[in-house]
Amino acid sequence: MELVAEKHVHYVVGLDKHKDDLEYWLTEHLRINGMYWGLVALCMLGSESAVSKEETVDFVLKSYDSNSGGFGAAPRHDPHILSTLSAIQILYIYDALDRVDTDAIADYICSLQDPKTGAVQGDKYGEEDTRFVYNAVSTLRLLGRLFSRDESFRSGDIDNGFSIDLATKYIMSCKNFDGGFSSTPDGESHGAQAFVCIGALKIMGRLNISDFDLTASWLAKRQLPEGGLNGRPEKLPDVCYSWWILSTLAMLGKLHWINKEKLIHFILQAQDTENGGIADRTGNLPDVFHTVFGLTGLSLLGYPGLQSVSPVFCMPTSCGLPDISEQPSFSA
Ligand code: GRG
Ligand code: ZN
Repeated sequence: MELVAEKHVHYVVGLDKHKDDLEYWLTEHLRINGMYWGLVALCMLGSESAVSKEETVDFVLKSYDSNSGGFGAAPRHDPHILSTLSAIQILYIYDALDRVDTDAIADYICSLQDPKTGAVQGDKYGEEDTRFVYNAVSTLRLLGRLFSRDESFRSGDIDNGFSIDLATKYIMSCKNFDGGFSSTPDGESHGAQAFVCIGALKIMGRLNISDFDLTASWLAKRQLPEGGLNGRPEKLPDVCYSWWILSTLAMLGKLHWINKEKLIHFILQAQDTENGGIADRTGNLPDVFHTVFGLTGLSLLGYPGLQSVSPVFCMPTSCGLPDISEQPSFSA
């Protein structure tokens, strides 16, 4: 089976044309995330021009909340760190960061870090999760604000800035005995949490803090005999882990611990070959989340014809991403 690339372009472009469907409005709280997923999917296929840059940027700008400095998932939605990262990723891909107040956005992100624990909350209501640490450091790095103020905060103090020391400590407190990572300290290891934790450490220049071979081995064990990857032991394989697990293995330099041919086969089997889109596994209905992570997974696997993706930022490398190889490396 081959990649039905043109059908996938058609599928993603069509997502915005279902405004009469109840589902469209039921997913409004994910709108900016969905736009980012759709845009990255199109970038992988070399078809980003299939959607209007101006319309997308306008929608993102309308979702900005100038009171807080954060973005909501759609206009008039409360700001949240999840939608703020997606908004910045879209603007970065479109080279449109000059249209927003990047200092106010960076200050909003910094305000969400707990000055005692280094954890990051998703919004003003206070839920904490390793996802939000990743979101914070990725957003700050894309804005060029992760390191600029950090020099004076090495001791872990926060003075309206972001403490890399504390964030690193918090992430390491979510590493488990099996090598996996959880969303909060003492939680269960989960493949997607490994992405956010290793990704955050990589962006902060802190991957040398520990040996992550056990993590890589836990991740490689997620491949099941049929080729697909699951997110934790005993669970079903799911196409989205072709992103969460593979990207993390790529960051750890262990992509070769996966059987590539079998995984490619698993992802291709999950395509809707008639209408486009990729599902979580064969036989299920496609959605944009599994479409983007199927395509970015295939890209990491070197599938012919796809554009290259950064395993750290989940954005096309062609958009000129920050060079994280040049970051200072600390031994905190
Ligand atoms: C830049 C790609 C990118 C992301 C931004 C928000 C974020 C950072 C990452 C989210 C990481 C995360 C925790 C994703 C959830 C993935 C997922 C499929 C969860 C489902 O968990 P279960 O328990 O599924 O429902 P399983 O597969 O365990 O049955
Ligand atoms: Zn999934």
